[in-house]
Amino acid sequence: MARFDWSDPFNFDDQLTEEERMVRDAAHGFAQGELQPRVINAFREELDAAELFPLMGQAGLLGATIPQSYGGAGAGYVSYGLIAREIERVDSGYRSMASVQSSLVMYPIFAFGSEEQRFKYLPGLAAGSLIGCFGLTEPDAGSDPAGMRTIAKRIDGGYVLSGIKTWISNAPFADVFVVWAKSEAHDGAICGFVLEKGLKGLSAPKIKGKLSLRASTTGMILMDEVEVDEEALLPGVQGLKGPFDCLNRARYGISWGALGAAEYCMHAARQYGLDRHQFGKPLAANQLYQKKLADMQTDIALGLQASLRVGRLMDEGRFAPEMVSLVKRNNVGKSLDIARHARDMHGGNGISDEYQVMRHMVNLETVNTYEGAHDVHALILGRALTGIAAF
Ligand code: TGC
Ligand code: FAD
Repeated sequence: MARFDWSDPFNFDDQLTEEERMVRDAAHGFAQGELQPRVINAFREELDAAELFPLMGQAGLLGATIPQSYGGAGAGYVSYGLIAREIERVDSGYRSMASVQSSLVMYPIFAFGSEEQRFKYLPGLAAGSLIGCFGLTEPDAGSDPAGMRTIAKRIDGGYVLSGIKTWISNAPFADVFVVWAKSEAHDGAICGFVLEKGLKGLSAPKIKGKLSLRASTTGMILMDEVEVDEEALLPGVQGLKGPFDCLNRARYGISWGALGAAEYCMHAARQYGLDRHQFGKPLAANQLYQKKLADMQTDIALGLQASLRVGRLMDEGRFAPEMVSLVKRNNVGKSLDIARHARDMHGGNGISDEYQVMRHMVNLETVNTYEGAHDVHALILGRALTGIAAF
């Protein structure tokens, strides 16, 4: 009979290849060595962390799935998920920075860009010498991006973009802006444009005062008649399937990342319960405490198996977007519950940033909302179940 490992109930590690384990170990080393020492203060002071991009680039954590000929690592989607899990074990905001760069900036340039655009941007983005952001959401178009107002007007030799994007990760210090706009030259279809910092009429003010994801910088993108050349258009896609195709990848990564945060919380609650005594015994000696730990362990173990399955299907080119909705919604919702319980199980200490569980909890509130809110993913699954779109 096999020995049961409480921290790896289904021998998850056995299902990874040697290469995937190496990627995971490297990401773990980087996250614990470079990110963990900074995060408490970064979150407390709401610090910008642009300097982390070159470090992440050097560690090979940006654009893991992009071919090596463009500066990426040429790895598979399971490796990408393992990287997200290790970074988010430290903080969802740091994972956000990396997943926007990899899935929402590098991926569309790779998948929909011209060869010139790929060679111009991808090596710098992989190295972290360039920072990217992804502008889809607008003040009046969040869950319903089809309602966007940003427009691209045709002019001789290029386009003029006008509009406002909001809640955009990395925007205030971004060099490269992948922006989605309704293009008059394409019968109003949504098209992607790559804008560069410094263009006349382009600005990206920071959104201050977030109570969640404070270690990640978020801003707006203001476009006041920004003129770009023909070459700024991503030529390979038209319509919402462009941004959604990027979101499939980012949402999938989030399904792993959130479980990293949940694992941190479960480990912390277990250790706290073993160390702290009340009523003459460890907190962990109480049935209620053990039940909460067992629920956490169960949800994490099942969630990891589900994300691994979707990752393998993605690597084989056999995934459907609904599978991603299922794991994003489930794993983030469960991780948020786990973080809330872990906060409670730490008692008063649980509200101190030194114990870190409450930071994970408030971060996961954002993760539950962005990249398709929890209920929106239920509606995507509901449409697949019934054939009726209930948005
Ligand atoms: P709908 O009619 O369903 O689809 C329009 C077109 O898009 C295609 N499509 C997809 N293609 C690829 N992958 C998917 N997942 C796709 N979903 C839809 C679809 O086939 C259709 O194509 P075509 O050729 O027929 O035109 O669109 P809808 O307007 O009814 O959409 C409804 C809904 C709810 C599914 C969608 O709008 C949605 O997912 N809303 C959520 C918005 C969202 O996720 N925003 C994320 C913003 S980015 C972000 O949050 C980054 S945070 C990053 C970080 O910091 O980590
Ligand atoms: P709404 O769409 O107004 O939704 C509000 C509530 O209503 C939610 O609970 C939702 O589930 C519910 N709801 C909406 N429609 C329905 C319906 N039909 N039926 C039932 N319930 C419904 N966007 C980007 O483009 N790029 C980024 O880099 C980015 N980064 C972000 C970083 C942070 C920190 C945050 C907070 C957000 C970020 N976003 C980004 C935006 C994010 O994707 C949106 O916040 C998200 O899509 C939800 O949109 P909304 O905030 O407008 O909420």
